[in-house]
Amino acid sequence: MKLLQIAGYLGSGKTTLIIELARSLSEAGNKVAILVNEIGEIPVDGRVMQDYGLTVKDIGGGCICCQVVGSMIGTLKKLAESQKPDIVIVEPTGLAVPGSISDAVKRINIEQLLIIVLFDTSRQEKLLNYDSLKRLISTQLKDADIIALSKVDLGSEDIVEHALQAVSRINPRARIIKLSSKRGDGILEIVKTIQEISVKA
Ligand SMILES: Nc1nc2c(ncn2[C@@H]2O[C@H](COP(=O)(O)OP(=O)(O)OP(=O)(O)O)[C@@H](O)[C@H]2O)c(=O)[nH]1
Ligand SMILES: [Mg+2]
Repeated sequence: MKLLQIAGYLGSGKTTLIIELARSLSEAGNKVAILVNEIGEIPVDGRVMQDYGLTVKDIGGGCICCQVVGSMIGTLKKLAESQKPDIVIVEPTGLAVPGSISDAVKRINIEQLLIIVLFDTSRQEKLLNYDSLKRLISTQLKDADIIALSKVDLGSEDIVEHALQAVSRINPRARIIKLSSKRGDGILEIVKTIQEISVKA
């Protein structure tokens, strides 16, 4: 079981992206599980099974979706033993720092494929400038292997370019992908990257 972390601030588009990725990855033959902290406003329907105390929902296409009941780490261990997915996509809360989740995952010997951090281009001024947010946002971005500039359908090219410059100054190492889960931009590029890395891993 390999782990893919999709992080980013509250409302940045994590769950929407995860559902698209899970669909593509399972169509490509992977058994995919999704682990979200809160199912939130995105409807996840299907059969609910109680399995070792997990709420596991079959969301079609071979995907399962678990709501974190206790600790995320405990839930990951149970998933690895019971469902044995090829890939587990984890959505931490929007306030989490991806590096701290990576550290915890390493301690239980689960291999992490990569960390994708979403940055909401439509709210960039607030995210980059509000005193209460900018430290968290830059810490999240610094931990990313891929930064997905999300919701590019909502803004002009200039706005997207401005976000690109800002995030690449914060993390020059990350690959930056322009994403619109609504329109479908960037999804294929992310899926390809995941597949390349999981073959190598
Ligand atoms: N225009 C636009 N809206 C989007 C896009 N992706 C997500 N949204 C919307 O943004 C809102 C938040 O999306 P979610 O996928 O729930 O975001 P999240 O990061 O999982 O949110 P939390 O789990 O609450 O932190 C929803 O209303 C989505 O429909 C996008 O590519 N374009
Ligand atoms: Mg969510």
